[in-house]
Amino acid sequence: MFNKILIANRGEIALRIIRTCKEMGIKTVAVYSTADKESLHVRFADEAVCIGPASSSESYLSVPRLMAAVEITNADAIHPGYGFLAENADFAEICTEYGVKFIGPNAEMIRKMGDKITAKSTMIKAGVPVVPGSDGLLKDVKEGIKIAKNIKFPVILKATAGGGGKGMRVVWKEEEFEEQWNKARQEAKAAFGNDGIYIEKFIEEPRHIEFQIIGDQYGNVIHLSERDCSIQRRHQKLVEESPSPFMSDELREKMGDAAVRAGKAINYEGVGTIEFLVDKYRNFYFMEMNTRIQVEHPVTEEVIDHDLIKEQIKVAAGIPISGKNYYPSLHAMECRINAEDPFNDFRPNPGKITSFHSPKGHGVRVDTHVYAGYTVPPYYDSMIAKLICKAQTREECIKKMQRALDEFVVEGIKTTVPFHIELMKDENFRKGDFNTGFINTFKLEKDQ
Ligand code: MV4
Repeated sequence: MFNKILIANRGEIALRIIRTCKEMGIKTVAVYSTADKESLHVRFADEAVCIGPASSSESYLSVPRLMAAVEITNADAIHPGYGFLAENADFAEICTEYGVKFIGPNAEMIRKMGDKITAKSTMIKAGVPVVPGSDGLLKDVKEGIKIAKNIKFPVILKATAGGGGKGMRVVWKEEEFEEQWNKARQEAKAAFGNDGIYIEKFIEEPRHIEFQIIGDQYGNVIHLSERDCSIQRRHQKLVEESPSPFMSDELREKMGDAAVRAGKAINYEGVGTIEFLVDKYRNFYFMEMNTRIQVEHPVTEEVIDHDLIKEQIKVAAGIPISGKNYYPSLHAMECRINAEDPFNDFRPNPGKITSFHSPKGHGVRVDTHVYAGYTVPPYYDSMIAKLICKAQTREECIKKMQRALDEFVVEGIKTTVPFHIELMKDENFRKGDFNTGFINTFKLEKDQ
């Protein structure tokens, strides 16, 4: 087992990782920017190293500064958390060359899944269903239109270097194709320095259902069931839950099998997520793979009653996993609490938290790094807490979430708590009748 882990991250996830390390008897090193001096991850870690100024590129994203922190603290592993360098293949490679274990998959796996066309062709070979479309990169407009007519409009143009919704264009008819093609290429070039585009049939009103998987160093891969992440706004998830209200035992077997095949196809090591689009007929298609621990991992932890960070550290240390999949025995839901104004287009609202009371009680979990007196810096992600509730049924879980949201007090800054309170009352949400387009039709009124 590792002796000392350096956590190359900040906020709630850094704290989350420190907690598990403590329980496992592993020493921890926090790194922080000058903007995070008063952060809890700095206080709770055994050691803390300031790695630079507020700007991420000069601190949490600076590989030389992180490696210097490894050097002076003698850490033998790095946990990247999510975001920042978590899916940076070059960083994983540098860690390996330096002799420090990157807690996650190797550079080759990260690269394969980071390039969306390579990921898709890998999945086709593994027998995982994918959305019909081009075999690889589109050569030109002519080829694009030909394929679009073949698979029928509407189609979607995606950047091979993209992901998470960046550089996507929907084309509804032939006359719009060239314009959208040019826009997609320009956007992709500007955002990723790579204008490679591929085409797919556009799946209308899909659900986003993802499977948690874990693989060890001996070729074993299992799944830990699904999370429904369809409640999103501009590709930012707001609520996640497990099991999906849309799931049946039969579909879970099929999708779970596909997720395990996906992991085995690349000999996956670590925790990962296979994202699927699911249409209203319950057809499912591989969308992307995330090669990191995700924000919403607690939802899975609560329904299968396992610490995913602990499992992640164990497989990184070479401990094998058992051969069986895990199934939800409860219902869990997570609301992301962001320092944003939900009545003002979710505008970021950093600043000083003057009072803070987090909900408690049976089946209520709050993962957060903030406290009364803490100032939310404007430089990073606006998420300040995750409120996770679990109960026997979805209905009970929603009631618990409503009770917990009512108990949540955050003063000094605006948060997304009022949004979640309204969402929990929505009839369609309560029925489990929603897809990725839900938030566009959901109206938040100020005086209700
Ligand atoms: C799609 C799609 C419909 N059809 N692909 C958005 C994020 C990126 N990972 C892929 N995305 C989509 N790909 C086809 N062929 C619709 C989306 C999509 C979406 C997916 C999941 C969650 C929210 C979404 C919001 C808009 C579009």
